[in-house]
Amino acid sequence: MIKIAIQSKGRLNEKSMEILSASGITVSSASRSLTAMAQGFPLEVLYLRDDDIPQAVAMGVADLGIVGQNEVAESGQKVREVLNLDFGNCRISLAVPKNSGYYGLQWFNGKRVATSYPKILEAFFQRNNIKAKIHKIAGSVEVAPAVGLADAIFDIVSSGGTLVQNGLIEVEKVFPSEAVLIATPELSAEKESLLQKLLLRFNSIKESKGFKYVLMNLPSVAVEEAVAILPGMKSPTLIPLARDGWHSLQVVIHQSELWDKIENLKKIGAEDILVLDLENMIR
Ligand code: PRT
Ligand code: ZN
Repeated sequence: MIKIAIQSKGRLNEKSMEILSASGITVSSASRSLTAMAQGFPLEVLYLRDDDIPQAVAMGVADLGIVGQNEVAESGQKVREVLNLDFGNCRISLAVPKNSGYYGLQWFNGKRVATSYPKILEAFFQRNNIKAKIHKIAGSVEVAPAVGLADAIFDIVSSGGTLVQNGLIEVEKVFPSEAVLIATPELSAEKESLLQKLLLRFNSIKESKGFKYVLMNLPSVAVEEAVAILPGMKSPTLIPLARDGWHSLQVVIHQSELWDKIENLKKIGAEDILVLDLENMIR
């Protein structure tokens, strides 16, 4: 049995549940209490506030956790970052009011900066030899300059919309972040082996992202040309059709080149092209 802590509600909750479910692990979210037993894997889920996840994992209250790298860094807790999960992408940035006359990092000397991430900011200012006053506030950091609480802010930015709405401009992108799977530094042999099994599943979901499974019928005379257009994982799969002179061709293609490849394949006679979503890719 292994225990994983995930955010109880908030931005990371849904994607955390999704990756478990895509891994064949069912967790009932109906009568959600603090913990839930999963089906399909010897796993117990612990629902926590994201701020509490790094400490819970460092202490071994949970063996694993899914949380933003920003929270891991700010907590200063000793945990292993095992796998980047490709969601919850954001950055922690310094932002200043539009008409502040910002001219570079030195501008921050003597200024008051409001943030919920004082440790990360302090380390950044120290590295850059900036002497500023850091004000820790818990929420609504973006309004601090307008109400006179601070001269600038250090906060999470994703689309940048919140900054624009508050008349602020992003001047330094300090800390890029995404959701990560974290683990207690020392796990028992049994838990370590369960972690490795979970990693195989999570990795296969990550790997399959952005890929499509494509099937088509192709005149046999065009097979060689098609293979040149389509180098697959090993090479495309070819199956002769019952109808003479035709093959079925199957291949995995990344979304970014899907339409280019399809246009080229149509030019050499491909027909009945099916494009399917790919859920897992185990290499
Ligand atoms: O209740 P709990 O403590 O668990 O949740 P929370 O309110 O502290 O965190 P939550 O759910 O808001 O965010 C969880 C995690 O999602 C964060 O720790 C980040 O790792 C990640 N994440 C990704 C974000 C964003 N994107 C994000 N845009 N966290 C917050 N925001 C906020 C930001 O603070 C700002 O107010 O969204 C606003 C900016 O968004 P844009 O798109 O306008 O730039
Ligand atoms: Zn939080």
